[in-house]
Amino acid sequence: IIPTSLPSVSSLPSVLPDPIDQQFVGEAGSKTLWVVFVVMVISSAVFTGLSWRVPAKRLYHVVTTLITIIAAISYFGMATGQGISVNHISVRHQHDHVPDTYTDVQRQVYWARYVDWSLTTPLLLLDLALLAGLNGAHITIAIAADLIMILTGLFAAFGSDDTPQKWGWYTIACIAFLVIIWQLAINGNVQAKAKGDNVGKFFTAISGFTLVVWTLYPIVWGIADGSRKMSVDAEIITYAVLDILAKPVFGTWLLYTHARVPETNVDLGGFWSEGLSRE
Ligand code: RET
Repeated sequence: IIPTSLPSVSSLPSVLPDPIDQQFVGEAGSKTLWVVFVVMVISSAVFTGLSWRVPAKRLYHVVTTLITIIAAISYFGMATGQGISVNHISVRHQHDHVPDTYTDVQRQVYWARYVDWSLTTPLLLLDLALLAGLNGAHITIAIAADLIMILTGLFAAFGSDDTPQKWGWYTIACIAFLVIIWQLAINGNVQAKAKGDNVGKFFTAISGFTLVVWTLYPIVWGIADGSRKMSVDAEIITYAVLDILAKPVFGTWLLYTHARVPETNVDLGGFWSEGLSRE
């Protein structure tokens, strides 16, 4: 008997792979991206406003505002659907008596984050380094390690699952992260204490907060991007909370404490504030 019409895809027998399992953004994720965009824009405006009151002492303001501006730009891209790519992963299912089957898993990768992080994490480190009074060598090492961490993290996000590639890149990124922790926790604290008790205590608190928040990123990455055990929406929401802690909350804490504690001042001489009144 010759069939009069071709069977529809859904009625084909089970020799075909399982249905494609797509891991894409939904309603909640998409709303979250917009909310964070707005939070970053408002933070940038507030930080700019604060800097107008202290023209000669706005180094932290400029660095910190740049951080939230870059985040706003990156979130605008992601919210409107840019800076996103799709990973295709072939997942193998082993069976006892029949040939193995494969599922094509697709998952969105928000690579715009890595562009954001590669610019903003060095600036966050610069804020902390200026506060501690870290020397040029230590700042260079911390920022270089940071760039290696973010770039190898990006390679990990696009690495292949079946080879040592993905988790190899991840390991390299984690080693770079240890170098950053070393610079902040050891050298940073020693230098900050040399600037007096006020700066020493504040640096310990804000760098401790930073290290805790930053450490959550590789953990979330491992669960969401590495093992794909978290939906894309849950991933977006978790990173959103972390990004708000790491940028606007960190920035507000830094700028308000800077206004209260004069020892936090950074003196770069005429290079930074030539011709401006020292108010
Ligand atoms: C990755 C994956 C590879 C291993 C490590 C990572 C660390 C990322 C960090 C990101 C911090 C981002 C911040 C953003 C600001 O809003 C790249 C996730 C170690 C520490 C602070």
